[in-house]
Amino acid sequence: MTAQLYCFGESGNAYKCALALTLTGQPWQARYVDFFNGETRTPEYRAINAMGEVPVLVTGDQTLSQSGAILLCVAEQSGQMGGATAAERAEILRWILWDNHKLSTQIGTTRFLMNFLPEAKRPVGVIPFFQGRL
Ligand SMILES: N[C@@H](CCC(=O)N[C@@H](CS)C(=O)NCC(=O)O)C(=O)O
Repeated sequence: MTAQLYCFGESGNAYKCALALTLTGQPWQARYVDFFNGETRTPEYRAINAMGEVPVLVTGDQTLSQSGAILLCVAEQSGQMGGATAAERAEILRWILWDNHKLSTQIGTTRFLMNFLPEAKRPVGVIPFFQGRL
């Protein structure tokens, strides 16, 4: 069954999922989300993901958001990259949680502010703060 990944090229969170799908040899296709023109804020998109975020993976009758949950699901479905022991699975989860809380969130926000938000709208002080954290 070919999974559909709701994504757009600039999304690092979608990239992680696309990479895992590709490396594990899962059949998938991209469903482009027009993030920069506000698609994730539409009622139609919120019906797919109430959190209003990309990525979303649709496989059969399962619709799943959150890149970390998608990575675990791809590992489960493919039987690859999920860890062979309870200790390995805990180690994988530990890194996924850390990435979501500390790394991807702060890199993504910094990247967005520096590259995609018009200069005049960039909040003073926020970019250096995030850079310091990173
Ligand atoms: N924790 C989420 C973060 C997803 C996320 O922030 N996605 C961005 C695009 S990379 C987004 O859709 N943001 C919409 C918004 O913040 O309004 C995940 O890992 O999937």
